[in-house]
Amino acid sequence: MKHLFKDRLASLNKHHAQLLDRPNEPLLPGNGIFLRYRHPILTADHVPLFWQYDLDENTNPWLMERFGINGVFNAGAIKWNQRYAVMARVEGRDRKSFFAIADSPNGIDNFRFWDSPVHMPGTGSPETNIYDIRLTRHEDGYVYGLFCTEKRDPVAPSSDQSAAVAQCGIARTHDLIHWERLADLTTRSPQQRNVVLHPGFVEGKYGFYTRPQDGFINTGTGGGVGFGLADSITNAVIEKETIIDSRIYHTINETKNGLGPEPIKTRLGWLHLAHGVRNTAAGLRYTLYLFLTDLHDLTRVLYKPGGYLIAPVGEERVGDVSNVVFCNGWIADEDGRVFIYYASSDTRMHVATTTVDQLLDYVVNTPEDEGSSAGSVMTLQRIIDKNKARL
Ligand code: M1P
Repeated sequence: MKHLFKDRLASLNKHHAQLLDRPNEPLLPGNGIFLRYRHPILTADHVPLFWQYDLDENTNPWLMERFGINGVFNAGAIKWNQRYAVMARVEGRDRKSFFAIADSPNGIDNFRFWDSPVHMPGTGSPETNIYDIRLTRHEDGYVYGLFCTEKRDPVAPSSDQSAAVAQCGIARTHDLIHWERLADLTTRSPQQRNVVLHPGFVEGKYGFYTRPQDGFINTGTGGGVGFGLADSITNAVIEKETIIDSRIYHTINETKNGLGPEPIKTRLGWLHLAHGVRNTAAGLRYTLYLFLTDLHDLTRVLYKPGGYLIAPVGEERVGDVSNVVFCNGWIADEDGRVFIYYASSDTRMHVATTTVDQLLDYVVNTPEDEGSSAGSVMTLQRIIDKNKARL
């Protein structure tokens, strides 16, 4: 007992420093589209020790955790002061999520959390949980964060303590520290999640990618990635949502889908990363897919490869909600590199790297889903025949 506190503190500090300093390395040769990395970039163990522990020996002689962290996942992302910043969903053991920013000099390792989590103001109307922020550097000069704000369904009977209502919260900032909370988004849908702000004005209005849904988990008659316009951002109201990417039977997004981060503007169109959800005997499976929309008509999909871009593999498949990859943050660098920050199984954060040119090649040249086994075989045979003609 004599040296317990000091010994534990020395050991905790050593392990924490080793984790934070650990170099990351790409897993070669990759698939030509993107590179995965050996280690997650952020886990529950990355949060500062001075968040988790009372470091006063008098009040915490056993050096016990006082604020346990359950997971660090689903992060928005932005290049900030020449560093790669992610705004993660940090979930405590009490199941409440909050936002916290970590940044890195190179985007792939050495991520450090800023000293304090984000103090997101409320709207005056009660909310229980906030999560999954999407960051958009908007043409109007602000950085916006759109996130899910959730509360218990006010009309649910007391016997049902899991029914919830999800809506889109909106906040803006100039420094990522001080946030101005605006009114929640209003749409005709009973619930919304996965809402993303388009970075530029559209016909002089604010453009929103939405995901209308009837229920908290099931989209019901809703679903699909929608798009709508609002006159104002301080009191954003969308009267009409146009579904631009629907759910389709026997595909990776037959159950539901939702947009990921703000789209990247390219010479060929707007690149979108989204998640698609299908049902299985083992529960829902979340994968990530890409599509490209027209530069001028944002509701027109130009290319959509068949299948997924990223699916969970190895340890990514296991976690609090297993068999999930989810992405709400990526950074397109000035030199064309793209850092895809994705979470696995609602537990930890990873990075995958690629370039705008690779993603455009992928989105334009990967065969579309032909909608049937016979169609897939025809597609495959065309590739085989072309290759055999060259042998
Ligand atoms: O658990 C998987 C994901 O489920 C929800 O996403 P969606 O609304 O598309 O089903 C969200 O709760 C998300 O945070 C979570 O990762």
